[in-house]
Amino acid sequence: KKATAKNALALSKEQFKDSIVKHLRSTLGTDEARANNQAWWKATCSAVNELVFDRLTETSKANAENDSRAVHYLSLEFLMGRLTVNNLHNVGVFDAARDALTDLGKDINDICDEEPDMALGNGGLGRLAACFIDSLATLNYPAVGYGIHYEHGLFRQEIQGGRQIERPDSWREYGNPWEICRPESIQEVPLYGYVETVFGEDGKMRKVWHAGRQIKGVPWDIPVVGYEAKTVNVLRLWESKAADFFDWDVFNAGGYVDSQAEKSQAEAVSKVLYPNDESEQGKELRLIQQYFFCACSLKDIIRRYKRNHTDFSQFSKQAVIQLNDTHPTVAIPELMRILIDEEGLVWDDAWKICSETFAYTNHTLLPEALEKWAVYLFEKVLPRHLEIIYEINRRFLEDEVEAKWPGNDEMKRHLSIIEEGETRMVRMAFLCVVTCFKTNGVAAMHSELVKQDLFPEFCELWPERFENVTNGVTPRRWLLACNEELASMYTDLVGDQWPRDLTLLSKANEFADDAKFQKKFMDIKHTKKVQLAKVIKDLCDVEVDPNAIFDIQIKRLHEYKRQHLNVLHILALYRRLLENPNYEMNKRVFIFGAKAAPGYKLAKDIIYAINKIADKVNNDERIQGKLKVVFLPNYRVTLAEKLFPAADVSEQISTAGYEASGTGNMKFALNGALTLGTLDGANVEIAEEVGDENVFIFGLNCDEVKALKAAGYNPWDYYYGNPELKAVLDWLETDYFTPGAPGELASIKQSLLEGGDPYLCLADFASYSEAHIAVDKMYSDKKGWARKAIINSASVGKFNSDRSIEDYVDRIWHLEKVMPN
Ligand code: DL6
Repeated sequence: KKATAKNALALSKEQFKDSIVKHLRSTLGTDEARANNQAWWKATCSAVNELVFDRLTETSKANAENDSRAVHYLSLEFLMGRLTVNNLHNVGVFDAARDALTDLGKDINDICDEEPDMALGNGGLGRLAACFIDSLATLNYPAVGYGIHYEHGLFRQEIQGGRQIERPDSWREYGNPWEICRPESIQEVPLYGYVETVFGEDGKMRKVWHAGRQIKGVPWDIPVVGYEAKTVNVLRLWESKAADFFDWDVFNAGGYVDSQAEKSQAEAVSKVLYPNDESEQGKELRLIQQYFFCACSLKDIIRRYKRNHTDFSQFSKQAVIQLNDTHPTVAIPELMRILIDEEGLVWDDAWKICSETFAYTNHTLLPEALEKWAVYLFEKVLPRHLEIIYEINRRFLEDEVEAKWPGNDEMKRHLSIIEEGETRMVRMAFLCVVTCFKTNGVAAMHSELVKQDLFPEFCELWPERFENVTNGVTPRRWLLACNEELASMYTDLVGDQWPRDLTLLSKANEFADDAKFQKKFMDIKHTKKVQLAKVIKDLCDVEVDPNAIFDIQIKRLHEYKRQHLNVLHILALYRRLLENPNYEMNKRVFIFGAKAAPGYKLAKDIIYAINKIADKVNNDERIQGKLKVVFLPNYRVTLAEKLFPAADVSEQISTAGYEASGTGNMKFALNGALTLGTLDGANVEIAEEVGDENVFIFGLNCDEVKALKAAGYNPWDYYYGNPELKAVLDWLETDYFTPGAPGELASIKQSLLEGGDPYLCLADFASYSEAHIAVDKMYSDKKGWARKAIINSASVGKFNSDRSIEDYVDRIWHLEKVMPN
């Protein structure tokens, strides 16, 4: 008994069967006897789409008729994963589809396995965008997601000889049944060129941007099916094409190659997702990507607005534009340009509209991830936008900063949107804060740090502009679809409304000590661990015992997330076991999944170290299988769906003050894993919800991190002060894990000692190690552990992304529902 969407666009098993067979024949040109699984999958999607597309049309009709205010979520990334199982659940036909396929001799899991992940994002920021559009549709709010239709999403990771190799991802090589091309809404985007000042007959000055190139934006719509499928919103992704896709003059003159050059340059814009999520490089193509999708999206928003309006007086009442991090910031000068240069508004009116329309979410405090673009690049690619940014900056400095800090040139330099220096840079985050009516962080602690550390002076100027909206995750994907067994157990307990109202799960707290309930809960955990053990065997050829503690760290690889701290502790455990074969501990499997940015050497070295250590540890008979280490290749949404339900321990071990929120931490807790973490990001709020006694908190807190750094942190003190730590660090320099090649793992030690250990791994090592001992001890108490696992799962209702969306609506967007829930 699973929760199934009540408002199911009901389709019986028999109808579903007929529909699948019909699509096999008339859509895919095959039949039941000849079709391969790929065709069966597409036919199944087409059957669902008959229902979905109807609702899509109805939703957009209702929005147009009501002339509803809508949010436009601009994001360079949407990490959607697979859509089939999720859509089947949301439409309420999962059971009908499964039974129909079974009758037709097919296993729904095999069929759904045909779907490639839509990996159009790097990590947390992109996955958050995907959860948010799911919640917006579920809550029946008018919303459009706008992004880029990348031909290649995040690279596919292979592990060869322990090292990460990047391979291109091709998610739509053989067509994708969820997307619809909309050539009727193509947009043209200008680039490069120069700006001319002209005077009209009325003597008024105007600016004319003579673009050097035009490219075309072709929209692809992905339907976003809300739970119970009342509302189906749209994710609109732009593909770039050459404006005049074929230059016949050049071709006729014998220059076929040149005519193709234009085409391939234009297509390069949406060719590939940049894989660096925490550091930006001054890449011209990336700036063009950002401008391309913002320009297309704004034109689309304005086109829709103009259907019902003849002037711009109502624009900011009808449209709110949320900037998902600074990547879409160039939408600000673009809207100013359109309003002034194309629509003839005066500066003050255009500025009022912009500053009432845009809102900005900050997702990181890391200085290297705060985007800056070289002025010379702007001047080359977007000359008119640079003029507009200069003017925004001039008015900000001369009016606002001067009024608050009269005569203070140092303050003007400090707050200027243009950073002076050898290469002058545009500070995109400053442009956002100066323009947007709201700036929000993504967890309570992060939002405080945004105010205190990132934008203190802006916060002094405009305290009312700063908000917090704590992140959330969709319970439809992260429990209902990925953990059928636990989902059914909850439906039996609290009824079928929990996928909307996750706080209903709190009823399980009443049964946290009930032996029968505990057994059922932990049996499910065991089942999911058995399933994961099989995946591990298939992918890594490592046998793991499902009775061991499954201790999982899955996230992008970055020093601040401290996978290497995890590694140091694994080495310490291994040493203890080698020194004392009777060392008391529960069997433990440490599982990692992580992609490193291709140019991030240390991150790649850490992956290599994990794999080399895994080779050694997993094959060392002396430790009798007490310790296993697994690195699962190609971590992505689909793999995550198998990992969260099977975890006992959730590793959330970033240096306090560095992880803005984290969302994996929420998915783990929801599926009954216990957090082993620092007081960072949303861990703080998770601990508040589930109770301090049900998490394992360790390490320096944010203030202590700052104080230690201010006092002059010296990692050598910890190295010499802790013999076990010294021994494991020294081990990395030997050839113990890399026979015949000493020093291959030494870069990790170097970064932690000569490199100054910027993320304080050594300072937190002892406390982390003690927390692991507490985990191990607690796991021996089966009832105590089960109680904690249940309380975790039952107490994280707050982290439903529906709640995040309602917070955005209350605090920032102020939307009305098109259709009541
Ligand atoms: O807000 C979503 C997600 C947070 O949960 C993570 O803590 C944070 O690291 C991530 N930020 C980014 C930064 N990218 N940029 N710029 O992905 O956002």
